[in-house]
Amino acid sequence: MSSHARNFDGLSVPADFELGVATSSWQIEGDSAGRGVANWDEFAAIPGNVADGAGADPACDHVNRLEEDLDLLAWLGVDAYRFSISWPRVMPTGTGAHSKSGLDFYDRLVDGLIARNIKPVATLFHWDTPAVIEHEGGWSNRETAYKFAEYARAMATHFGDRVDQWATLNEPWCSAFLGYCAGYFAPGRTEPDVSLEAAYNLILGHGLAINAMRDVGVTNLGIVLNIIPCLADSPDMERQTEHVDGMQNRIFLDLLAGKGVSQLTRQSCKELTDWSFVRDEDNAVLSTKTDWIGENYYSVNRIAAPGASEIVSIGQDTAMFPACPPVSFAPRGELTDMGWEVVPEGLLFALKQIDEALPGTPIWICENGIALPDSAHDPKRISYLKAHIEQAVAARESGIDIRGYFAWSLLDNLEWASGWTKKFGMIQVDPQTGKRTPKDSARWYKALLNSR
Ligand code: GCO
Repeated sequence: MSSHARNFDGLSVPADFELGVATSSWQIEGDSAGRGVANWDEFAAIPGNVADGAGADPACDHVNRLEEDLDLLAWLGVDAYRFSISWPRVMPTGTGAHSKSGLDFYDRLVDGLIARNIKPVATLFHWDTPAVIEHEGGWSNRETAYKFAEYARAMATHFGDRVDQWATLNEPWCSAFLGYCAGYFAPGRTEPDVSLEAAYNLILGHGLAINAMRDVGVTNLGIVLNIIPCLADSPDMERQTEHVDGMQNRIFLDLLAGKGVSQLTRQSCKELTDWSFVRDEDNAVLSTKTDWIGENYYSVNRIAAPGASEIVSIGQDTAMFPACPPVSFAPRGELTDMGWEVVPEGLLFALKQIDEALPGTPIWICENGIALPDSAHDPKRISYLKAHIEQAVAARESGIDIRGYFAWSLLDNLEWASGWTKKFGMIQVDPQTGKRTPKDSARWYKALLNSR
């Protein structure tokens, strides 16, 4: 191991292993008046959709507090910052004219990062679809894939000289199945058949976007998935677990690997769709080779017999998996505020599953973090981050090509349908005043970052 490794608190992190933090546009930016309407604005406006009724404003008021937040990133000493570009902020109706003020905002963000020696990592789509496009069917409409690629081309053209690394989509599973199957996320549709088509169109859009960006000379392009290890809680749950794994993980990995939609998936969803939206000639686009792949890891899915577990865990129920057989989800042991089981070793399983599906592709862990009750004293967050970074380093030592790790998240923020009720930040944010207060975990991460 290099002599320049970071050694801190029992962790030894190789010098060339990047450490950063991540955020997303709708969750932090606020200033909805300064951009086009997003699907999430409309979804959040419907009572009952967001737990505490919170909407896009003010979120963390990041647009108005940009300099302060850039200074916080510099204070932490991160190598890289992963943010997302709000499609409706730069293209208010999703196509055609750009918003000058929208581009200006991200210019200031990107230039401010570079001035502070922080590597900009941009995600093009972290779930905030322009409302105009959502009204035309959003990801259920194949045309959206082509519009997304044009947006990607425009962003690559504008920012390609300064953004180091690009992700097309963040967690297409959430967009497709939370959005169009369970309806827990925008656009709130509950049409399992349509959600399968949305999943396909998302990966098509991703492939078209990669090609469009390469066209204008931009490199270091990837996609961020949330591969979740699916574990049968008892031997009689193997078949059900295979189905959940198929919908959670393999449908995306197979498309990206050029395997199309597997016979197993076609079979297990045959009551919902005849898959006629799958076109052979799409295969090359769907499986366009990426330069890297991202993994957002939080927990595992433990699949148990129906009724075996009463624990309510956000993000774990049968409504989210098209054609799901009756099962229950059985998180065990230490649970986070989301009801997610803390399983650091699960990260290694997830990384192996990715490495097997897409061999040799460099991997970044693009999100990892824990929701805890609101407090600036968060020892559980420190132990969570530490245990997962340890696993990431161990995975790398085992031969998987892991290049870096982003903690989720810089700030407490709008946790989607949970609003302000779930706190993932290393920096506490008062939702009333916007005041930022670093938590103990932020100081711990800073010390790790500075230990080189
Ligand atoms: C994600 C999410 C984040 C969430 C985090 C916690 O990509 O899953 O992008 O936006 O806030 O995962 O649920």
